[in-house]
Amino acid sequence: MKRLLALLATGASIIGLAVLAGPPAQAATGCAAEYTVTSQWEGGFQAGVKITNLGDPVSGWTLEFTMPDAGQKVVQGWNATWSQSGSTVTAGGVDWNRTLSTGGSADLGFVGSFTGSNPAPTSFALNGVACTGSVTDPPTDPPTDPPADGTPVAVNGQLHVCGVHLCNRYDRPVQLRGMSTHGIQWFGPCYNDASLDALAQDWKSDLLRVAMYVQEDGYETDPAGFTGRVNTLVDMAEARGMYAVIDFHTLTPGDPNYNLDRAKTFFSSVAARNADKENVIYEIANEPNGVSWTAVKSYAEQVIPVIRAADPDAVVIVGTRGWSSLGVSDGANESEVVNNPVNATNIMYAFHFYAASHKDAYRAAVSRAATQLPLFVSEFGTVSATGGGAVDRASSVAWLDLLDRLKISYANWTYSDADEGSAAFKPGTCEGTDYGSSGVLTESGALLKSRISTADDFPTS
Ligand code: IDC
Repeated sequence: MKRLLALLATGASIIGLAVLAGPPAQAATGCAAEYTVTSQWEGGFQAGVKITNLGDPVSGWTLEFTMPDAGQKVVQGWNATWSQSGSTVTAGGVDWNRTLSTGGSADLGFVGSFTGSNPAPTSFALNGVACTGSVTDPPTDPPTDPPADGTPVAVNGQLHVCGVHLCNRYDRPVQLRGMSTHGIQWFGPCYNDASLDALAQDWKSDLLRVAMYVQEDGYETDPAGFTGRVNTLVDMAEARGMYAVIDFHTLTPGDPNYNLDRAKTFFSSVAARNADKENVIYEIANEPNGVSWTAVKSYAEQVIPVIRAADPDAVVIVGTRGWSSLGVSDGANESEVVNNPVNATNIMYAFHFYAASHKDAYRAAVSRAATQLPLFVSEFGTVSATGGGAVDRASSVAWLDLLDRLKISYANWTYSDADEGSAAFKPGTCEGTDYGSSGVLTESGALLKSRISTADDFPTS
């Protein structure tokens, strides 16, 4: 990995003077830019740029840098508006990162092409302040393996909601990153000791979401059988130190009240059985659709007390209108939830997206909502909302960067070998025993594994 740390140091002396000699005539400026090529292939590459504001707060910014080789072009970027003129690349802040406090940073990225060589860009400048010093190849890269000091559940314990965050036993915000099963009525063979070992150890996943469809040959056909299968998967996740999200996967019909009685029966049973575990999170309605927020809220206010009666301290995730889009897919937005929240504590709201279908307008909604509502991305795909089609890498990376920055937990659809672009494994993988090698991964699986397996930074005090 090639790294370049460019210190845009014009502000360094000005900052010093400002402190010692009273207010300067102009605002203190300066920034650091860190450029990283995260992958490279024949004629193409993906790069990240982290900019950190070292001067006074800014409410808007433009980053410029120079491509050293004439053949280097930005093809598609994210987390900024990108343009290129000759060798000069310009990136402008967008809704969710336009404001940078002192010390604040933004992570941008792009896919590029090149013809000759692919040297790192030079001459980074933020709001016209040029780089005057640079440091190449810092001595150490961040660790890629987490210290072997405990599993996610061992470190964090029983989770709870604090403010808009999911917090651990130290009352500090944590982000859980993991995978969702496909429908367990169809893909049961994918969830076994070998696949869950791979998820916990190779992927270093923090959680497994257990998607129990209610219709489509799911729970309604065999309530006792499906309840048992969910409990078994909760135990298998627990044995590997992973959290388990119990997903009551309502989808069609979209009104969760259609399944109200089933939900009460199911949750009273799983909540009683799993009350003493620290690793369980309940998701009471996957994706309400074609139904008002008030109907969803009414459902939630009937199901949550059933869970609380048996398991008082577990976090509960509530689905939102428009396929858990906070209403955005129905032409509404998060304000209907902000203005009329579910009457319960220790709850979070689900936000789902499919990166090829849901882009800037949805990211803007999440950025706004995240300041007011505890959000949990309990399902998302790297592809279109059908679950199929090509991986939209740029949009997926923009989403994942945003969720990382906001510390929003996520589960990706799906840890399965379904014959569709959203699946992490190639078709036929679950007929074998190899879940760990790179050869069994799809493009989506490789992307998610590379994101999920980086070190967690769970606070421990
Ligand atoms: C899809 C599956 C697909 C299945 C379909 C209907 O990927 O194999 O045929 O459901 O059951 C969701 C849903 C999730 C969908 C997924 C992709 O929560 O059940 O899975 N999706 O369409 N919301 C948005 C997309």
